[in-house]
Amino acid sequence: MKNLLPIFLAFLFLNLIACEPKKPAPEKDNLEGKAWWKEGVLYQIYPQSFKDTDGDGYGDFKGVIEKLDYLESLGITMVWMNPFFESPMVDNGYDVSDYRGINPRYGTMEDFQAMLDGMHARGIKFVLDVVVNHSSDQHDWFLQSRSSRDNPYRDYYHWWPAEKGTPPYRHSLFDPEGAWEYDSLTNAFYLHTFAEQQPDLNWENPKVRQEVYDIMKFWAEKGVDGFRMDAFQFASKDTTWPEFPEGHEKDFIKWYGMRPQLHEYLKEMYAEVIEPYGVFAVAEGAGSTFQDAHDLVDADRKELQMAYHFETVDLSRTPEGYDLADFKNVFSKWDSAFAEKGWISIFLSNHDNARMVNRFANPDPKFITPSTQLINTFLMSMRGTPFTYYGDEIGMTNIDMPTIEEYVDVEALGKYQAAKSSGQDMEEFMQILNYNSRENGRTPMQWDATLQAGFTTGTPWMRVNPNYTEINVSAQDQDPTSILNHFRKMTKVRKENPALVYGKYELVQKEHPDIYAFTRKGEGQNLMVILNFSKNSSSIKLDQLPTESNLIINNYSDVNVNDQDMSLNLKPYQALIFSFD
Ligand code: TEU
Repeated sequence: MKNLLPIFLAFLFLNLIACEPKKPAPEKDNLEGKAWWKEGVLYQIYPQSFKDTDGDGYGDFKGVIEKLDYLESLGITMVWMNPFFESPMVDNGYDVSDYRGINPRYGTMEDFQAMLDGMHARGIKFVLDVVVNHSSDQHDWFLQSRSSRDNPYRDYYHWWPAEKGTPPYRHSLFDPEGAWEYDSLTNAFYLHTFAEQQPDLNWENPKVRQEVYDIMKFWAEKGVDGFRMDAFQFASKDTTWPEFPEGHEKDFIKWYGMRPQLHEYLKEMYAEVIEPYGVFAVAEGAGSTFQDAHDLVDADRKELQMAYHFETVDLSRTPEGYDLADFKNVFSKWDSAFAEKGWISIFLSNHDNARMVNRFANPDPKFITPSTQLINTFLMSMRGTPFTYYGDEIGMTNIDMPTIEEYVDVEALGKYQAAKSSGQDMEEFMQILNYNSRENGRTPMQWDATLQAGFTTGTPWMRVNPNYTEINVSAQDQDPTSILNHFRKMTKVRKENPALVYGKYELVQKEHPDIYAFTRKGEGQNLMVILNFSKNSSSIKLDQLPTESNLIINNYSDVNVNDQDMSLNLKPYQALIFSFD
């Protein structure tokens, strides 16, 4: 035995050397570590409007499969697809009648699997939309629940027996008559935060929660990589149904969202699904305070990994647009709230909003290219995971729908009714709806200049924007200076410059009226982002200027600097990124 000791010691020594890390350990950042969902760029697909292959006028999975190479060419690394489950389509799929079934309009489970495999083969992760604050009123659970007061599914939803009188007022986001609906079958009211065909599930019931986790496991086992939790901040309710003060609905999230129980449910979900399956989850909505948002996403709480709030996207809701000072302020405020902990997404559009170009860039044909490039540069250079909505990579715009007859969206129709019955100026109402409605963001993808923009060979479910002959993928693909090719450059720049993901953000010259300038420092890099949000030229004085060798991105062919007075003169909507010492 004794003889073996030196050998053992030598072995131990060699082992210790071998264990010595070859490369220095990655610098520990202050954001609780690195993760694929932080480094990714997410692309949102509204399946109904992306690409139709069977001529029925609705997009389908095969259409997405046809465009997988296009998705890869964008440099995006995650796809979030809006709901494609069995649904009566009262709210375009946000009313699910079977969480494991696929709406035949989009294809079959085999098509879904082929699409998912095709994404994975290209290094793209898939994020599933989980709509479980409510189901469809045609879901079997609800059909059972409403059938009798003693049905075992009765407690899957919220019921108020009519013999107790009228239930305390609850506001509905889609139904001008409020969130309680009377059902004569059992002489009771049920709760629906959205449309009356979207009854709210009772999250206080552990059986409901288990059903949801089982659904999530079903999809995780199919290989989905993440979940987007729809309207999730409203899932938990105070089922003692207290009276709320009049007008409380103006502060909707505060009164209806983020109850303490929600965090318990999320912890349960994390332990049941998120952690064991190694998936990620992002919540729609982040409460009404920074504390709410942190409570959702701080890693040590083990609830969710990411959330998105509406404060930035809410900045521009009328044709008057927004103020750059507010824009800087809101983004900077959220960044500083998450400087040490937590993670959010960065976006300026989605299926619930009008087009980003009209709201945040400039749709004037003279400016649409540089201004959309500028906004895309911005989104790809902020801290947080950028979410790009389909069509924003080519600058798709709002569609002009001045009269209510053309509207099909349940939200638009509800708002119209509410405006009419409260005696609002309907001309003004229609102007704002035309600018702001979600229909604007749902028009078919503009692939090329052929009939129906190459979206379908049939009649599209929604009118194609007539500007498809100018704004389309095919035309922009050929043009190195297009919005599309700038977008591709930006996804590459983000990947190649980790400071854009993890670096510290600092606002530069906050008071500048036209220019949004900021630095991103970290990962051994110092980057300066300079964005001229004006349709006029503008200049800024800086300590360091862009040069041929430090310039990383420029949406024009030249840069105008004056070394004498250290000023940088920017063209309308010019966007630059350069590195500095
Ligand atoms: O939206 C939830 C939500 O909070 C809405 O108020 C949203 O902000 C509004 O529609 C904006 O116009 C989610 C989905 O994103 C939305 O498409 C669905 O209609 C809604 O849930 C109901 O499922």
